[in-house]
Amino acid sequence: MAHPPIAIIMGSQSDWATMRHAAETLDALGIAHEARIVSAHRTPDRLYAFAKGARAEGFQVIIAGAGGAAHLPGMAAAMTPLPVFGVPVESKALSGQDSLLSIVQMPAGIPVGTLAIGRAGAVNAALLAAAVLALHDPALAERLDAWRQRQSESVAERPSNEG
Ligand code: RP5
Repeated sequence: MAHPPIAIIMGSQSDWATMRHAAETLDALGIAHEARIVSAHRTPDRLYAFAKGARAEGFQVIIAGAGGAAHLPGMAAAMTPLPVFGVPVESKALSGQDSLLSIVQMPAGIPVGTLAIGRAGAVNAALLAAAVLALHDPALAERLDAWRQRQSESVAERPSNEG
């Protein structure tokens, strides 16, 4: 079987509540993925081994979520040529503003595609990763189109008191 094209990495078990939304979105699109806890500061050797070996291992896109002083996405991007999409996890102290600024403000030369804070960012990171893979995968492109179509159809024309 082919290696999963997408890696979802996160700094802590506590990030999974957010990052599982990326995993669920990929599941809905029929895209194989692998989720791992890789902390930039608690497990730096694990981060090095993962990021250095990610392309050779068979990954094509990395989704990286972290909170607080969130250096995981940037450090991973520094050590791999693969596209890295960063998800700022909502932190307790600063509601994820710290995570967002830590991830988005990469100096020129090493890009991290940064998404919104929290669940929206996790879902959109998965959709963006899917769009990248769909460039060379017509069947996936069709599934992505269908996903969007279903989303459009789920929006009522008028508001309801029930909702
Ligand atoms: C970061 O610190 C993680 O990405 C997480 O968002 C945050 C808090 O981690 P825990 O203290 O919950 O493990 O490394």
